[in-house]
Amino acid sequence: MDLIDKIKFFCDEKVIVYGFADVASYKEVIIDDDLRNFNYAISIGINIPDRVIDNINTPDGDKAYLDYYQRVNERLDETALQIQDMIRKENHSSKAVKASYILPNDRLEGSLSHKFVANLAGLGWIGKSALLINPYYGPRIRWATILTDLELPVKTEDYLLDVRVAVYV
Ligand code: B12
Repeated sequence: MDLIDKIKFFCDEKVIVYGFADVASYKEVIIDDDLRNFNYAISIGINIPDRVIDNINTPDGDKAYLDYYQRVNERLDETALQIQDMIRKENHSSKAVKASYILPNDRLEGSLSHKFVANLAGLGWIGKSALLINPYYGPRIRWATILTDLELPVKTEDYLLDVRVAVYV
């Protein structure tokens, strides 16, 4: 099994959706200058179930959301690191970007935009909420990214730079 098949197999086991993106032409997706030499990215996503989101703002609902949010982040971060290590072992460079990592400045920004990478990977479009909308899970999905120099089989960009705004008449 080659490395790309290994990554796909691993993602099938660990996450709900994933895709490959060519970020070479969209360097604005990467905010941290130190990460700009990577040309490819793997976007991974795990959904938060409807029963959890629908109960936010109820007495027990907020805590359930927080618990689930943390568990999903842990799972995404752990999976991203495992994929990073899998790629490094085969002598390619790679850097996992955690789900909620924030750069140590006072601007509340991540080292790259997970939403933008997910869009480039064909996993959804940007909705009027400014969230990434996946066709199956809507916005109820959290993301992490693995950057790499490994050439990935990039899928045609189904929703490339697609911004959808509802028009009310
Ligand atoms: C800091 C942060 C916040 C801050 C907001 C500050 C900010 N700068 O936006 C706070 C704490 C307030 C926050 C709140 C929330 N957040 Co937040 N947040 C982040 C974090 C860690 C960094 C965001 C960042 O750096 N933004 C900086 C700008 C430059 O990046 P950007 O907003 O993605 O913008 C890019 C795109 O807009 C793109 N772009 C511009 N035009 C277009 C057009 C198209 C078509 C495309 C594809 C891209 C694109 O270019 C920009 C530059 O790359 C990200 C994780 C990450 N690293 O992406 C999560 C993230 C964006 N948050 C997320 C979520 C879920 C939320 C909340 C809903 C949580 C909650 N339950 O309340 C709220 C509401 C957010 C909202 N409605 O927008 C999710 C979004 C998931 C999704 N489905 O889209 C993310 C991706 C976390 C994750 N791992 O899944 N968040």
